[in-house]
Amino acid sequence: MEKAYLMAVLPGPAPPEGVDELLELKELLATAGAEVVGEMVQRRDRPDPRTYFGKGKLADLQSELGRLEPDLVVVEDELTPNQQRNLEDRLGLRVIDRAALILDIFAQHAHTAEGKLQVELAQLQFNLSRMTGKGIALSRLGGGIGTRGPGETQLEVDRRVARKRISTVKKRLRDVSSSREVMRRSRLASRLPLIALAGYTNTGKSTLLNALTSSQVAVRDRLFETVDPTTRAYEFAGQTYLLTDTVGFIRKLPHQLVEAFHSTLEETLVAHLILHVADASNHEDELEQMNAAVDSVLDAIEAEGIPRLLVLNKIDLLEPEQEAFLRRIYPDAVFVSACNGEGLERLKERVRDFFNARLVSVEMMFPYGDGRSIGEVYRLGSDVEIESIQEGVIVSARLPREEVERFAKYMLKGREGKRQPDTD
Ligand SMILES: Nc1nc2c(ncn2[C@@H]2O[C@H](COP(=O)(O)OP(=O)(O)OP(=O)(O)O)[C@@H](O)[C@H]2O)c(=O)[nH]1
Ligand SMILES: [Mg+2]
Repeated sequence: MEKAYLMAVLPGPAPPEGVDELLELKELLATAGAEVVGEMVQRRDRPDPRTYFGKGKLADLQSELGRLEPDLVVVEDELTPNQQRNLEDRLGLRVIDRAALILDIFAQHAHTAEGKLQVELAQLQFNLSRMTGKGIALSRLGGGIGTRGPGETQLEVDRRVARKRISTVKKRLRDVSSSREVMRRSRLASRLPLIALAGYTNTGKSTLLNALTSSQVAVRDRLFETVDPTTRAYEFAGQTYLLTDTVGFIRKLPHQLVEAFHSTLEETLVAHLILHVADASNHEDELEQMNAAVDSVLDAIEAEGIPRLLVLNKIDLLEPEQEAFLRRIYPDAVFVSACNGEGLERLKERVRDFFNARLVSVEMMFPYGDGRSIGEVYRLGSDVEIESIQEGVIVSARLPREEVERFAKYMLKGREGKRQPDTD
């Protein structure tokens, strides 16, 4: 196990006794398989632009490191290339930041060809963004002696190699993504209600998928267990629903990852409904921050328009008064325990109600012989009734709201009306 020492610059006053501001970073390290041997926090509004810590604090850190002899130093923030270089020079140790750590965990947890390529792409782009310098500073990323072209500095060679690899990976990614694209299209074409699970990592999304669909997707108490998306079906009150589990989110998710995982995250975008799963056993402030992080990733992938239902999971861990308190703050949320099954029936009802409300009652008149349109209504809608009159075929049905538009020209005004085609 590698020994890691943590450093963080945090704004504001020190938190009250018992609150560990570096808890999440520690969980990330535990997930990555490293042991934390010490930590140092400097309180200031923003990090030093050159060395992250200020001068005096850096000296303190150096003597701590001399005493504890860790293998590497892990920084809570995303470092600039300069900060990273300066820190490594000063400390004589490998320095990695939060973003690099998250990328590393993703690399360990990606199993499919697509997932692996997505992680590689993110890592390449991350490294490329650090290969800056003013020509003097040689990159430490490439071994590369002898690969240099005429007139090229090592840095230029490294960047050229990285760019080339990036375009290869992107191309391969397009190839492997296409098979999932085919599956996604067929799910869309099936017209079944599509639900996506989204939420902070480790909130129990996969456990919930398993509980709702009686599946066996891997579940573990560590961050970013799920990297590759999975879809399973469940049935409720005679209707089949498709449920997709995908990668979890975290605060300060490296933007290279969000970009590289775009096609995976797009699984969320095709959903009619997003179940935003949160861990109710977190402290309320923590919960709010995590929910905000999830919302910001969803906004970044342009999922703003998709309705969301908040699911507060792990209520088996709450005291009754805590649960009552949360129910007051989140009156619209569904409270469940994916572990003991509490609230799952209610969740299925809420999902059913959502999809029912999505259906609107319409009455249309089709000309005789337009069997194709009537067939469409049968395929898309429910409760279809047909009546032939002299002018054509009257069809009443319940259609998904977003499908109503395409039948606009056949719509009749309200049932009591004179059955005139709607010309509004
Ligand atoms: N007590 C309790 N623990 C739960 C519940 N649901 C999930 N867990 C635990 O929470 C941990 C994380 O569960 P996962 O289902 O892997 O979480 P996830 O959201 O899929 O996590 P990532 O894939 O890493 O994003 C596991 O140890 C689960 O056993 C619950 O309702 N109650
Ligand atoms: Mg999971």
